[in-house]
Amino acid sequence: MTLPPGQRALDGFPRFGTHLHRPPPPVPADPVIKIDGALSEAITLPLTDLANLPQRQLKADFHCVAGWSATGLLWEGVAFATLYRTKVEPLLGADAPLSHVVFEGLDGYRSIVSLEDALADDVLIADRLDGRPLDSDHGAPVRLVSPSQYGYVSIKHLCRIEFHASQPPIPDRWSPLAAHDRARVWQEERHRYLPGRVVRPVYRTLIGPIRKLSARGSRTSPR
Ligand SMILES: Nc1nc2c(c(=O)[nH]1)N[C@H]1C(S)=C(S)[C@@H](COP(=O)(O)O)O[C@H]1N2
Ligand SMILES: [Mo]
Repeated sequence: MTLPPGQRALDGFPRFGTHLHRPPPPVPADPVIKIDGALSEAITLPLTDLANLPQRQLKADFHCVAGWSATGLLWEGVAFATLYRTKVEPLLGADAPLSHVVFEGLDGYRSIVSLEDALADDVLIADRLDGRPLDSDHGAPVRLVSPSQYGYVSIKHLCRIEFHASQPPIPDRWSPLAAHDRARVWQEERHRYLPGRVVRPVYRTLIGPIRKLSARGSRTSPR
């Protein structure tokens, strides 16, 4: 099994993220994804509508920028490109073409992705993992999955997709952990300014503490 540079395989798939010890946000009774931004009109897409779009399966490894990888995950859901072609393209105005997508979760966590990267063949809005409905730890009711990019792109508890005609302002520009905006795992694009292999050891020290805190907020039994 080959992993991207600087990654190490883990047993299983831990809950991990900036939510840390906070429990996952409750799943709304009638969950929706708000689709808005530089479109002729904003829409609110009930997740029940997603289920009516062509479904696909994706077997992939998942790579966190801190250096762990979960291997052989089976995701099911709708390709982002399918959602884009069927629901967003009809709303394109005469303005400048779209260039970026902002994904947002119910916990307020956001990621900015170029439209080109979001339309890649392996980008999914997933509602199932390993044959079961997605649980709260991994992003219920639905999450983005972009396995060719580091995990911070793959927004859990996805509730909003915002389209932009130019690069939106980068929130963490001056943070020491400034995230790379393409985040491609095989290119080791971990950090915005520093080479990936240089930041590896620093990021690795974060895995233990973040895993512990995230497990504390877990809805399911600790693993
Ligand atoms: N909504 C939300 N999505 C998120 C995060 C988060 O804190 N909140 N953390 C990101 C990070 S850094 C990683 S590595 C993955 C972890 O996914 P997992 O908890 O399913 O392992 O989720 C990503 N998506
Ligand atoms: Mo991560």
